[in-house]
Amino acid sequence: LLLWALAAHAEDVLYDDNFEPDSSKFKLVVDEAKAPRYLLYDVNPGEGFNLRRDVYMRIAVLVRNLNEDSPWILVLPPWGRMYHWKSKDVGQQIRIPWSTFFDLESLRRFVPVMEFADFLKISPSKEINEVYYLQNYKEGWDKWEEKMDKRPCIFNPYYFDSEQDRWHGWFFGYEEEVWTKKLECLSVMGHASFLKPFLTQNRTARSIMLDRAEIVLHDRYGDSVFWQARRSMRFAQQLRDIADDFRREFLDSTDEKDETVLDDDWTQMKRNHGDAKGGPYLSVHLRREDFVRSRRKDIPSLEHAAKQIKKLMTKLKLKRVFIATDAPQNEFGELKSYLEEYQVYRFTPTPEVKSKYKDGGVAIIDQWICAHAKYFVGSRESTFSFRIQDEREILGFDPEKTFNRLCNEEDKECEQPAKWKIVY
Ligand code: GFB
Repeated sequence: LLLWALAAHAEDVLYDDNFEPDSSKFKLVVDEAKAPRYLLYDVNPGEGFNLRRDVYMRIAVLVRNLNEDSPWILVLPPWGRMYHWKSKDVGQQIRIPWSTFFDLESLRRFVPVMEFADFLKISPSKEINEVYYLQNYKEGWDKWEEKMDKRPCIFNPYYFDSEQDRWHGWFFGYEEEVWTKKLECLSVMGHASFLKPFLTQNRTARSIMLDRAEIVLHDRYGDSVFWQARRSMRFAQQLRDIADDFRREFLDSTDEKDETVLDDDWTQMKRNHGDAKGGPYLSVHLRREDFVRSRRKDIPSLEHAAKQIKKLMTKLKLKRVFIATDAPQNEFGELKSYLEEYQVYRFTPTPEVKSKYKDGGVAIIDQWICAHAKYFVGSRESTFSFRIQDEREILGFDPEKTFNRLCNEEDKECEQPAKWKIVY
């Protein structure tokens, strides 16, 4: 891994304007490592932020696997064009680098990664050598088996410029500049690392992009490698700081008191269930917006949500409740009106924070505050709630205080979420 880390670092060196090709650092890398190859990916535009984080993990595990044989660098797809990111007052929400939301040093402890903008700096022609658009099998399937075949495209969002003999497409908002000569559709049924032989046998392309990468599955959902990839996805320090300030100011919550202090290096951090105590508040992820329409059977009315919150507040003997929600302010106001006897909080960003970190940053701040509460209750099958649950596993909370959800009033059984516990 050290060698590949060096290879990744070589790329950092290459972007540096002050870089001198004959420096000893560069020689070391050229001597010891083969020139790295680049794997890029994108996800179905309809998918939200937290499913995209899950797809990152599948691809990161694949790239880690590729690196067992030769150096590959995962090029991080800039964030943007997200259906849920609707704020108008923050400028365009596209081409957002990963460093706005995540700690790249931490990601690099699992796999070599680089920002797309940096990849463009070292590819002056702005070409991605080959793009494979993943798709399912048109005819469907009777039995699940790992297979892949080049097939005619069922759907193709790219367009061909015959004058220049180039394919163009969205390319993370860089559609004017970036292009490829080779675009093929690939029907796939399989785990991410099933693509490894296909990628390694192809020796001509330095850069390969897999579009619709959500088509491939996790190699092994929930095993220790899965959790290493997850643990490496630490939020950017600046966002954690904003959330921590909010905890301290309004929720009487600090890492020291809550026993949630992080080790600097996640590879050295191991917690037992129950180590984390959490701040003296209940945290709730109340998913609204599209879920109110598309998941009517799962999402409670605001009044019924308040009823469940009250019950928990009494049981836990708490006074403060933090609500993370995508609800409009009038819905939040209504919820609050049912909870008058409690201190009800919602994080509202300053205009500076909003314009700097945008809807994605605010979502992360909400998640980080939820992750530190004494007790968490989420919304059914929301990946936003799932990511809070994983965060709490990493911090070392008792699973009973994490894997909980709100239920619709008609749902008498109110089955609670599966407990996906951390594995080291
Ligand atoms: O993250 P996400 O994929 O979770 O999408 P789901 C929900 C988005 O809505 C977040 C916003 O990324 C945020 O932008 N959002 C939701 C919130 N809850 C909150 C919150 O508590 N605070 C803040 N600040 N923002 C998926 C959809 O939603 O469900 C997919 O993304 C698909 O498109 C799937 O529909 C079924 O898993 O909840």
